[in-house]
Amino acid sequence: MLTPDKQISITSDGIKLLKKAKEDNIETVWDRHDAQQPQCGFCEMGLSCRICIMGPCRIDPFGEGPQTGVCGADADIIVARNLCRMIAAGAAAHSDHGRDLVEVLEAISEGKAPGYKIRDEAKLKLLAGEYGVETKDRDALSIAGDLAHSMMEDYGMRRKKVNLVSRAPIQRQKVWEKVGITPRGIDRETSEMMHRTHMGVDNNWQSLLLQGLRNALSDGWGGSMIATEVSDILFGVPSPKPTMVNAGVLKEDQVNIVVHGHNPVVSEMISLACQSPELLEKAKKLGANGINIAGVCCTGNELLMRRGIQMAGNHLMTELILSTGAVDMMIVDYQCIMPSIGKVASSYHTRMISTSDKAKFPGMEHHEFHPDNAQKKAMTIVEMAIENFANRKELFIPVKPQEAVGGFSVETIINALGGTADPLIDAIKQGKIRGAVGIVGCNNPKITHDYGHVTLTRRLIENDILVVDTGCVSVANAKAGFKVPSAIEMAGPGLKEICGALGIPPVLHLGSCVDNVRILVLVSALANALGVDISDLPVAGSAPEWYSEKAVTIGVYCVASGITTHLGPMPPVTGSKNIVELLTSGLDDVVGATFKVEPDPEKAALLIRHHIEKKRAGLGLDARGVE
Ligand code: BF8
Ligand code: SF4
Repeated sequence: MLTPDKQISITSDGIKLLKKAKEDNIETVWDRHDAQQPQCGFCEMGLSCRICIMGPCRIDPFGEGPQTGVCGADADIIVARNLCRMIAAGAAAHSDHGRDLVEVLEAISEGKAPGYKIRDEAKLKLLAGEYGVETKDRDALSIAGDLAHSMMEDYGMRRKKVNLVSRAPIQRQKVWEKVGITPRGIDRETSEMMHRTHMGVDNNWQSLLLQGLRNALSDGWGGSMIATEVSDILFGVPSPKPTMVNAGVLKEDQVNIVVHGHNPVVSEMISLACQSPELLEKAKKLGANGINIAGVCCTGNELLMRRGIQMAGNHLMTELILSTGAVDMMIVDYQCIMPSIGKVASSYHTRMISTSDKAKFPGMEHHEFHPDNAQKKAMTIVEMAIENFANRKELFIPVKPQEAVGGFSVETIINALGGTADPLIDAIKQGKIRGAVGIVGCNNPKITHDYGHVTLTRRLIENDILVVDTGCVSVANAKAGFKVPSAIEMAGPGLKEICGALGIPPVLHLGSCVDNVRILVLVSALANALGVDISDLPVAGSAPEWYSEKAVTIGVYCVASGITTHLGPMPPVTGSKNIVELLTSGLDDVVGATFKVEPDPEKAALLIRHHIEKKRAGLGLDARGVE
């Protein structure tokens, strides 16, 4: 749903770079999206199935053609299976990312990861306590080894429930037990989801979807939570830091290295290499005034959160940023990396480097990073980037960078509040802050780039709703200027007063997509302080421009955790009335939250505000009319 004038992006760097890319004959995601029109209507409704080769099959939505696949599966079963496989894929992606971090933690404890270390011992000990690992009179490395092994058990089948589920309010845990969706093992739930959706296994759409909820919870309270917590242990708990965002963060006179992907394991080493005196000296010799590291997508967000490193853009900027001609090297790990970018880079001097044994791409040089070689490899790769500086041709850096503040972990939010969540709760009780919304997720070429994020955010803060954001939204909102303290001028009077007193912006950057678990931890703290369940809170989630399977899983674990969640694009479920009804209203009786689908962010803001006021009334707080 592009805006009425079919604008491709609301951002000035996006618009200018798209023009430049066109002049350079670069094919972009928007061209390929156009070339795919019309997209398959059966697939859009979730009504096509290619799970086995008696098919592929499709159900006629008009009731005139076949109403079952060759095996006899009807629309409900086919739609449920397709959705559940999206959940499984998203959970697998996040949780495998978490697994890689646990392996680094183990390698550190064994002395096999030179350059990596335990940066936050307090967090290590906190997690060790939660996992029942002895900490008294033990050194950090041996605690780390035991914690890594205990976390590995969370991935398997030796536990009755994933360990960090116990962080949820007790009322919520009881809901999961009653419904039978407490996640048992992280890999177990994904594997069982794939099993159940094989031809001839679970053919009840309700029980398929319940397993979908359990699978998503195994990500939110399992794999993603482990990813975030271990990243904090290894690289530090984020704290607020000033930074800059948009394509203007690339520097004409410095070597520009852009990191892309999701896992900070490689990019943290690259960031350290960029500070090496030896490499800085080499850059100087070759005519560069320094080495500038910038991020795109969630790897960038991970570095921004902990090091204040600048963000060049979000998902739909990843091709365009190369058209600046100023990127000397792009280094990728995995997830959300369009396979097109190697080809885009071939029109410029940019060297493209892939680093993960599980993610190779056309048009990229593969330099595989592992915990034992990462430190050395990072030095080699950064040196290659420096040497490429001389090969630059014409540069086009279209805008000046925008200031922003990032790095709000739950720990720092609570610190900013003076050590407890009470001031935030008081502000909510007094109605100065009506509630809070987590806006998360991607860009999607079906929607004007960043229009959904920025419009929704603006409307919510204007109406005294605190916004926290992650992933690609966080870059959109930073570019829009919502993340400087003076942005309180765009907020309603109550939110302005509270944020002004605390010296924080009205929109807080909570990190990458796995960092959505910080939202789970934050709402759990609020619910516990009020003695209620998460589903009673005046909070909501939203993914206005989502595209990925990971976003589906995030949406599902938010709803299963009691957070009503808005989606911009409709998921591929409209082929089953039963499933649409369950997701948009029936789940209220099961987990106390539902999905709300609304492509127009102006209308979505009203829906969300209405939901928040209803929850306020439920808590006995004053509630406003919404129009
Ligand atoms: O994990 S928000 S486009 S970059 S999937 Fe991807 Fe979506 Fe961006 Fe981060 Ni999340
Ligand atoms: Fe067709 Fe059934 Fe095979 Fe799906 S599982 S492709 S509906 S026969």
